[in-house]
Amino acid sequence: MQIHVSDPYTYPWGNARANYYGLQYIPTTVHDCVLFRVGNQGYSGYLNLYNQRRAVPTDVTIELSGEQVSGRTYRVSAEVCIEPDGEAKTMRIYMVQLLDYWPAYGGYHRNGLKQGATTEDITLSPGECQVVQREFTFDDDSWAAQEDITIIAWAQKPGGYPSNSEAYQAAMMDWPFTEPECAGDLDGDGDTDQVDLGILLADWGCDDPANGCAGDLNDDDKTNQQDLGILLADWGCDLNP
Ligand SMILES: [Ca+2]
Ligand SMILES: [Ca+2]
Ligand SMILES: [Ca+2]
Repeated sequence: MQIHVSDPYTYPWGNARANYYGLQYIPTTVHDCVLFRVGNQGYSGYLNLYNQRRAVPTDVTIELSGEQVSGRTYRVSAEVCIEPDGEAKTMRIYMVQLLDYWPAYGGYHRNGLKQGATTEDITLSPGECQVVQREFTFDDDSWAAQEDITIIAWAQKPGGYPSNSEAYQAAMMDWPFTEPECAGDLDGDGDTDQVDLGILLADWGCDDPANGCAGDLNDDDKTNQQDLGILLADWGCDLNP
C-alpha cells in the first residue's frame, strides 16, 4: 500500500505510521514492517525485498470478511488464528482501507491509504482464533470507485521499529467483500447450533491427515477439544436470522 505524507492526500493515520518508522525521505518502503529502504529500489530491488520476506515462515493465519451495516458503512471481520503447532504470541491487529489508482494524477498511484482503524492487541495460544471487527465508512472517492476498494489487515509484533515490528501475517480483501461465515458452522447452513455440535461429537477423536475430519474446524485434520472450543465460542452465531 502507498501512504501519502506531506501532500494533500495525507491522513493523520498515515502521518502516525510515518512517525512510527521515523520517516525522513520520500519514497521510503518498509517490507513486512522490517526491511526499511530509502529511495527508489527499482523493480528487481523491490521484488527481491518482497521475496526475502515471503520466504520467512509464519504460524499466523488471517481471514477477512465484510458485511454492510447501513449505507456506506461496512463491518469488517478479521479472524486471526495461530496454527496448532505454532507459538503463543501477542499481536497488534491493524486494518486499513485502500483505494487503487488514487490519487488519479500522474497515473502511477496504487492502493493509496484512505483510512486506518484503531488497532487492537490480542494474545493467542496455538490452535486459538479471535475475531477482530472494525467498521469502515467509505468516503466520496471510494464510493465512486467501489471496485477499487481493498481492505488489508495485518498482525504485527506490538513493539517499536525496527527490533520489534515484524509483521507475522497479512490478508487482503477486494470489493465486493467476502461474506462472513460462522466459525463453528460444520453443515454450511450459516449458523452454529446443535446440528453442528452433533456432527462434531459424532466425529470426536478423528485423526485423518489423508481425508480430513468432518468435525475439524481449525484445519489440523483432527477433531478434538480445540474444535469443540471454537464451536462453543461461536454458539448461537446465525447469519440468516
Ligand atoms: Ca450449521
Ligand atoms: Ca443449523
Ligand atoms: Ca481440529
